Amino acid sequence: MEIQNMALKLDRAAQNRIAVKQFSIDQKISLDEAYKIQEKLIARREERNQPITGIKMGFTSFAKMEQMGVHDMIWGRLTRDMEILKGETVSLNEYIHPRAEPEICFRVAKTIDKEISIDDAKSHHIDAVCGAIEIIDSRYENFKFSLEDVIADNCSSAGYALGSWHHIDKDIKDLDIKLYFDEEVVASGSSNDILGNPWLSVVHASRLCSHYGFIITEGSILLAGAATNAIFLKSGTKVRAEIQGFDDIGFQVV
Ligand code: OOG
Ligand code: MG
Repeated sequence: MEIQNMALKLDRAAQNRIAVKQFSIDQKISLDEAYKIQEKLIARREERNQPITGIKMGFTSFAKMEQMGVHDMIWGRLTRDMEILKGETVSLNEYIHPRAEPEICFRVAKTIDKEISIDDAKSHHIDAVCGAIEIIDSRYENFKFSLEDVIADNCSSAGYALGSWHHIDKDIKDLDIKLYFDEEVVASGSSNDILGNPWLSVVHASRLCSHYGFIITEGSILLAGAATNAIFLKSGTKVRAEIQGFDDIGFQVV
């Protein structure tokens, strides 16, 4: 199948909420081709007036790599329609088989167009940090994919809810992270599970994006990747993430 057709197929799968068979079963795709499919897939959203609002890193924790059976970091594009505003409900009807995961999010104050260090990030490029919940929803049947498949599918990106922003002086090492469904803890971890230090996620985002010729523009957000497993959403539950030192983030699932 041609790159353009694979992008079209994934776009339709998301719009119709009908999963498709993973591509890599029938066809070998390279990493470069996978990112090309992702680019074309997101261009279709941009044509529908859904601009890119930032990027997300994936598989930056061992828990996530192990859960999904993959071996490397990935990055994807976030678009405006993915944002879940405070007080908004999340309807299962809008997804295929959505899962939630707690995250840490950075705000880009100065465009990132090359690989940067943690010091560069702190002194120039990132000005704020917040807690977040990401909703992922693979467009592949049974949430099964290879690394190339998931990159093509924009890293399962489907939604994100952000807490309030804090200045980057806030220490984000070793924070307890818990995901609740109603009063039950369904996943837990530490911010250090993200690459040993969540700031490293910014460094790797800058490395990968500059390699693939993508500029992370000022005003973008950057999701660092989940520290815990992702959990399937259930109708009627209140989802809430507790990230030590941040205000809680949550939404009602209907
Ligand atoms: C891919 C997305 C991975 C993360 O935080 O590691 C991701 C998936 O698990 O379907 O968002
Ligand atoms: Mg994630």
